[in-house]
Parts: sequence; structure tokens; C-alpha cells
Amino acid sequence: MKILPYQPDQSGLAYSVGTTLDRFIKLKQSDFPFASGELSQLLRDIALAAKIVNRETTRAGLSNIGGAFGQVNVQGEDQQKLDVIANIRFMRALSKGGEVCAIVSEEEDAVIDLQNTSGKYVVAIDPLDGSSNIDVNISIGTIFSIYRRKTPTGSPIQKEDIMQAGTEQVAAGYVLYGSSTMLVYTTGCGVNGFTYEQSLGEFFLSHPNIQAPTNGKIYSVNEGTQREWEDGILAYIDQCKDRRYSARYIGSLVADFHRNLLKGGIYLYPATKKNPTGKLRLLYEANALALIAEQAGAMATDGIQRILEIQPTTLHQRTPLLIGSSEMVKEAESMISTLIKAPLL
Ligand code: FDP
Repeated sequence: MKILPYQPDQSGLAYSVGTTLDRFIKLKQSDFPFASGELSQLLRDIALAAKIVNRETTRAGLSNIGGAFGQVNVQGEDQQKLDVIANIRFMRALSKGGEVCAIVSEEEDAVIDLQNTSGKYVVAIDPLDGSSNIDVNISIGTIFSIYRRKTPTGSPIQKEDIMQAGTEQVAAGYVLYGSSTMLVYTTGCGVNGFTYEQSLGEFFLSHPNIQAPTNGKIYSVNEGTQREWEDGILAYIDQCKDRRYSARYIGSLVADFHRNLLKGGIYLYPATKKNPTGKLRLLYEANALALIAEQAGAMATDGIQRILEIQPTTLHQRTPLLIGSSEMVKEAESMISTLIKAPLL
């Protein structure tokens, strides 16, 4: 019997398909501070749910899953059918794996206790971000944060397991359902992006070690709320215009953030009269993107302090958010702190 060592094909007849998310997670497992394989499995569970949500979103115009669900969530926002579907999909994926003990979701009033005695992780998730864009075929996303629970595994869930500052995240990421579907995540060792290959049903590494440009020429803000901004934000946006920067605002946080992360730019959702503490949620929107931003060399602040250092006190707490290229965020922050705060009109 003849035995030969494997020699990778050199003929160029078949090109390499690249590194799958699964393989990448496995290769990087030893980077995690607690390399037991559970966090790896949890990331795979999220990727599976993302594939299913991707399937649903791409069929949204064809099947009867577009439009309003007819109920209002805890935020007072009209739930879309896809919000509800995405929530169910992620809940199922996270509850079946056994790694998660509790979930905080934008679509759920309370913390969901999975009553899983072996679960070490808490997940905070916005299953479908930018849902007002679903029915018009514009990019939407999923945002997730993963924390290790503080109290012993198997004991009842406590407030301290849930109310953790963003600095405590062990991993965070987002899925962008856009012109292609991407999953971008960090475990605190840089940021990597994976593009979904529909025909193979796999995410492949497409954006290794993402580094955000330190400066940029794009600003993203809902200018319809301008009358309600504080002086510092007004001055900063005026300056962007003086410099002839481009305004780009999709109205889907994940999509706006992703573009600015790759191209250089700043996204702002400041406090307004309608949302005096900002609109975006700290636990399942701002924290995850802030960790990714910092890991890619960008910055995230509420205008006064680093997002990741805010101590949450309530589940659906909101925060102003300025996030993106470090030079731009620094400049905006310094204008906010030097200009006297005018009362919101
Ligand atoms: P949406 O309400 O459509 O879910 O998370 C909230 C969010 O979208 C972000 O994705 C988006 O950037 C922002 O709100 C848009 O808010 P405005 O419509 O007030 O600009």
C-alpha cells in the first residue's frame, strides 16, 4: 500500500474558498481568556441564527412577513413582524446551545432567564436594528454583546450579572443584512469581518483585522432633529459642513456604523427634546459597537465619557452616542465640552 503526504494542489485549477467563520473561531479560541470552547459555540449559535434571519429578510418582500406586527415593544416602538421573527430566532439559538444563562433583548420587557444551570454567559441583543427600513429594502442589522455572568453558574440570575459596564464584554458583534450579509465581531483581540456565501451557506473571512481610519470626511446624523441639539453638536456639524464633508445617514445604526468604520467618519445620535438621554440603547446597541470601534482603533463616547465606562442602571437605558474615527470623535467631544450647553428647545 502506498501512502503519500497531502500536498495542496498547485495547479490553480480550483481556487481556495477561504477561511470559514467556524474554522476561524476554532483557530482563535486560545485567544479567549476562558478558552473552554463555550464562547466559540455561542458565537456559532449566533451565526446560525443570523443565517436564518438573513433568509427571512431576503424573502421579506415575497412572503407575508413584511409590515407591522400590531404590537408595541417596551420602548414604545411599533414592532415589525421581522423584529418579532428575529427575536424568536436568536432566542431559540441562544437557549438551545447551553452556554447562555440570561438574555436582554430590545424586544423583551424583562431579562429572560433561560434557567440553564450550566450557562456562563449573558447576551444583550438587538435582534433587528433599523427596523423602520425593513419594508423599503434598505440595510438592517443585528447587534450583540456577550458578558460572563458575575455570580456562580447555576445560582439565580442577579442584577450584577446583567448591569455590567461595556468594558466587561468578552465579545461583541453585529450582522449587517445589506448588499451582502456580513458578520463582524471581536473578542477583544482585534475585529474581523466575514461575508456570507449564500450558495455554500457559510460566512467566510473577508475583512481580517479591520482598522478604522483615524479621520474621515463623512458625518452621519438625523439632521431633522437639528433644532433640538445642544450648541456643541450644532457647532460640530457646522464645522463638518464648512469642511464640505459628506452627509450620509441610512437610519440603520449598523449600516451607518459599518460604512464609517471602513471608510472613516462619525455617527452621532445626540440628546434631543424627544429623547433627552439619546435614543440608542446602552446595553444592546452602544456597548457592542463601542467595543468594536475601540478594537478597530476608533472611539465611542456619549459626549462626556467613554461609552464602555458607563455603569448601566436600567435594562433599556438610552445614551447619546458619538462613534467613529478617533480624530472626529475627539473633536466633537471637545466642542461639546467647551460650548455652554443651551437648553433643548
Ligand atoms: P430603528 O428605530 O429604525 O430601529 O436602533 C434605533 C434606530 O433605528 C437605529 O438603527 C437608527 O440609526 C436610528 O434608530 C434612527 O433613528 P431616527 O429615525 O430617529 O433617525
